[in-house]
Amino acid sequence: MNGSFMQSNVKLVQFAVHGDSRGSLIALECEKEVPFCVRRTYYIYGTQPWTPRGFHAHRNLKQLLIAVSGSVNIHCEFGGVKQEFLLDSPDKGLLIEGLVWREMHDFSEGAVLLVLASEHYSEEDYIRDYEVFKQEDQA
Ligand code: T46
Repeated sequence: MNGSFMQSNVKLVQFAVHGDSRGSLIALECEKEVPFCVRRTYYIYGTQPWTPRGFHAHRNLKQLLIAVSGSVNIHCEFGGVKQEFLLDSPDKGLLIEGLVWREMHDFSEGAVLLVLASEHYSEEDYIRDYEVFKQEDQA
């Protein structure tokens, strides 16, 4: 994995699983497994494998993405580097902070993508124009 992704803006994290004969449980606590205070949660489902989503960056938002069911490929771009992260297990999360272009591709059948976010919804925080993102990414 590229060093710049690991050091700052995008990081793949592994969660501890509490499992026994009844099944598995994962606990996420603010400022522990989730390195910010969660102000918003949303989930994406009913997706199509051939219909990607995202195609934007955020200026300030921090998010933790978890495929709680199925799988999805997250394409990220930051600092001129592109990287793909496969989320295919509920015990894996992708932490995205700062200026990162993100796209969600290849949703599996029945995929559910849970997102924990550091801020309330604000359209002003989005950069939806790739050229604007490139300019700010290179600044
Ligand atoms: C992100 C990726 C991973 C709301 O009203 N509140 C919300 O909290 C969100 C996230 C969305 N919306 C509305 C705005 C749009 O009318 O829901 C609609 C779909 O949102 P959007 O097209 O931005 O969804 P995605 O899947 O392209 O992107 C989302 C998040 O918006 C984004 O922050 O990082 O998931």
